[in-house]
Amino acid sequence: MSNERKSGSSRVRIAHSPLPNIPWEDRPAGSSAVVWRSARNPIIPHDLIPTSNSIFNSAVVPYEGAFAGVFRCDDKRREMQLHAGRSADGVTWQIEPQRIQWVPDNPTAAEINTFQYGYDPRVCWIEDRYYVTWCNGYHGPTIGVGYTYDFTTFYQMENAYLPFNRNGVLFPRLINGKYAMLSRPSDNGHTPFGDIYYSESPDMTHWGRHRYVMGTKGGWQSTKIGAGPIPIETSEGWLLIYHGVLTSCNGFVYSFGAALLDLEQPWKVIARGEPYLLAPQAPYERTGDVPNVAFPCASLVDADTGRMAIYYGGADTVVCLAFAYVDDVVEFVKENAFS
Ligand code: BMA
Repeated sequence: MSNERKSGSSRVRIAHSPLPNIPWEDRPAGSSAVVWRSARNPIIPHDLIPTSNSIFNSAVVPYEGAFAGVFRCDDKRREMQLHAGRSADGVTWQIEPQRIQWVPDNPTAAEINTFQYGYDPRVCWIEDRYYVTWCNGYHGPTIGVGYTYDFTTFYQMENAYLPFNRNGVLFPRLINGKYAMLSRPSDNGHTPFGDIYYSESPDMTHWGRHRYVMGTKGGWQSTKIGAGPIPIETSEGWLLIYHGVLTSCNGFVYSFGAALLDLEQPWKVIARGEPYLLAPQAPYERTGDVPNVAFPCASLVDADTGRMAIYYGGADTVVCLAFAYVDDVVEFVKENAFS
């Protein structure tokens, strides 16, 4: 593979907007990796704001010609909090020192508005606003849902599911006229299992028609899996980056890989890559508060060039960035798919 996208490879169509200012670094000379790390990693240190113990597993989107996001900042009490942030270039970030104060979207939502904890956010533009999903403490972890127009005021809606659930990831458009979300039912602890399910909703409040998408497989994804960034719509299907966990004699190891899901029936898996795309091998992925974790929560895509920037948490301590071409990831999934 050359430094640039392979010439002559069939060009996957990407149903997203151009993003000419996407953060980008060319594939290092001599590397044939499908996904490669930023030389500037970690792009966000654990102590970017005065109160933070660690900043990781965070979500970013294009916003008004620049970038904005929701960040997991565990504080020095070791409470898990969500903070808003902004960036001119997607690499250097300013994060609000105060956590997001969720405003109830309606009087009923006020009943669940007592914030216990929030972590692992995802942000997804749908129709007219940025929806935020996160792992929300409500008698155990479940999927919180909210939205913002400006990354200043954030509104909270009803939780999507009963506890226990993690990794709620919205699709960026309605599917068959319904909002659509992937999630990972779990337990109240460091869950030793986990498969990805699909649910739909007419109103972003009532979620049903749950469908099994895919479960654990061998090796790096043998203990549990969970959806990562918002799926990318391509002519080959929804490109889903997801994390997979294996249990070693030293505990869980979090890597990430990719799969293609059917565009109109996303619970149908078209292809699923058997090898990982990135496993914790860099020092900032191997060493930190939780060693051996690479946990992706967001990606940016430039539909013109097919460039992709993947944001992931390193060792539950820092935010990292990696790069790929959508074309190459799609080809990787197809060529290395489970039969
Ligand atoms: C999961 C979540 C993630 C974390 C991972 C590894 O259960 O808590 O936020 O990155 O464990 O500790």
